[in-house]
Amino acid sequence: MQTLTFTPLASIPAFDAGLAECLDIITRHQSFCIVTHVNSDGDSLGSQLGLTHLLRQLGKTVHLVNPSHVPENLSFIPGSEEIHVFEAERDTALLASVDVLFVLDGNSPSRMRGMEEAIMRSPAVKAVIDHHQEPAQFADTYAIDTNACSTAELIYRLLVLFEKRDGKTYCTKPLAEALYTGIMTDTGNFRFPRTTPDVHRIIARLIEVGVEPYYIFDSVFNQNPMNRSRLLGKTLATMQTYHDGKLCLMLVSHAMMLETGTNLDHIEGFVEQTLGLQGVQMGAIVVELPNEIKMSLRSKGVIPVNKIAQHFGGGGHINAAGCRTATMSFAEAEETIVRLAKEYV
Ligand SMILES: [Mn+2]
Repeated sequence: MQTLTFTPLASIPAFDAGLAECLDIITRHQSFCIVTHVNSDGDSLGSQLGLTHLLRQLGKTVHLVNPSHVPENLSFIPGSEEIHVFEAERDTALLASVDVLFVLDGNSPSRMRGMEEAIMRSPAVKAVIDHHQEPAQFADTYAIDTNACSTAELIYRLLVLFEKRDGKTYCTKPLAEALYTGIMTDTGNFRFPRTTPDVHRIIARLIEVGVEPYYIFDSVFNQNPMNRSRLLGKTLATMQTYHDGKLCLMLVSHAMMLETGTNLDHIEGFVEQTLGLQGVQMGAIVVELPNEIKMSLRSKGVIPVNKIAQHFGGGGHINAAGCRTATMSFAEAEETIVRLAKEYV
């Protein structure tokens, strides 16, 4: 398959104007397809389903197609059972048949891995709502606020625009549960820097309409299978610190995954354990897969782990980044991280 390349937008258009355009696009059209990024997380699914519940109340037809499946711990979000995984033969026509294609929590078709062509070939009006940097040039409308804590926060702001216009409430419990999940997960349970007073005011309203915070947290985070916990135990046992205790590294070998019957999905969240160790400023997990090595990096404050990820051709944010290598061995990847980290910690 030929890979499509996308040019970045010269500059990010004003958010308020973009959101007003989204309101206008929704008002003028009837059928919608909402897509979000590969390996969906709480925010991508929360914003996708939050927007779905809004559009349905406005009498619109909504289709939901994603490049990958809904993880089990997010399948409690109302409406998630309607999401289906993209199949080119069936869904290229669907994407081409709707009036509007909403792309959420991802700003380039390349984030919808495998759906790039279907997105680009669709004659639908394309609108992006997102909070990531460097959007690609492919859509008709962009509502991007890189200061927002989550895409779910932006869907909430769109909801408020409709409420103001129509003089009624659209903040139903299923919609609120979806947006709460997005905000909770993308703020790291309300602790990351963009957890502003406004975010808490949004959360207050979501709770007022019936969201139960413990139910959402329990559904997302307290559903680990035993084999994941066994793998976590083995992984914690590999913890090592370097550079006067400021860098913490953990390793997951392929053998550890075989022994515990786990896969890459189960390692989600492990890397956060590194920052819990006293004195640690930067943490990384190195995972040995059959044909490549996958690394996730985390940091506190101004330490730019995305710089280390870029060295391997990966990317991310200043405090959270990831990368892969197919050319280094497990040990080489580990040594390289330790060496590169010395410059930053
Ligand atoms: Mn997000």
